[in-house]
Amino acid sequence: MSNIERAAGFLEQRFGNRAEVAIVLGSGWADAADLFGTTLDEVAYSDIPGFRNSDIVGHAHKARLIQLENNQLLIAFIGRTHLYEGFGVDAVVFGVKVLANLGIKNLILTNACGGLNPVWKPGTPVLISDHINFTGTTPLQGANFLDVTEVYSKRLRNICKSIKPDLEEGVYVGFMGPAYETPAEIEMVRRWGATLVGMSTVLEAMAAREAQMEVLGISLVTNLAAGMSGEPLSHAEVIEAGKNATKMMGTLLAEVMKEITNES
Ligand code: 8IG
Repeated sequence: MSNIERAAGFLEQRFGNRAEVAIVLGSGWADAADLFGTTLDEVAYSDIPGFRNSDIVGHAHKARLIQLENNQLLIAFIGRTHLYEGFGVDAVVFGVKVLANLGIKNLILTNACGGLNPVWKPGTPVLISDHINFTGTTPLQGANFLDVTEVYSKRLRNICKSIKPDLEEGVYVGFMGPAYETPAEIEMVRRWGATLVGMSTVLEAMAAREAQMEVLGISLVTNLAAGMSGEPLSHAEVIEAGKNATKMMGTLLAEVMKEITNES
């Protein structure tokens, strides 16, 4: 049995296999999860066989079973592994593969990121319409010529826009990090057509598509990309924007997940 099967078996015993939707919440997003519905069960990643133990003190890395207001079930993964942590691409996509193994059909990937569109003030949610994988790696192995013409489901994006019509879309470029970009790098990706810049999501989205899940990507723009504001990038600014947007994002995502599970 693989580590993925072991982890999925463990979670199936704890959570059952009735959830049709799952969400991955980046660091700083734990509070939004409290607004999704009723927590039925919760388990630390460190108690799930095969999951990489979180070594970041104060980061609540845990899987939660939540009952939405329409009684449908959601699995929320609170906290993710980033490529820059150095555990490799398998660790980055492990959780997504476990969710696929559990039979999850719809996956929501959230992140905080930098924005290249000056009208997106910190705290603006943006749908990911497409991505540029600039991490230099891939979760796919061998001659697996995966079709990636629609990584981020048009159907799920339309559900979001039916709930919040002023939502805009952006193209997310995934860097390996952990440094933010130089202004020259931002100018480069601007010319490539990117409007969102971050250090996560793209590899997870590819692994999810390989497993035939439908993917929704939502970024919270927490800072203008490097060189755009005239100020250095500050982690404090990122945290502050995230805190202020918790209620808006939690409410929006709760509505979106209810709609997704009503349709499927
Ligand atoms: I929050 O400006 C956040 N994450 N690469 N660049 C990259 N990642 C980010 C940024 C950013 N802001």
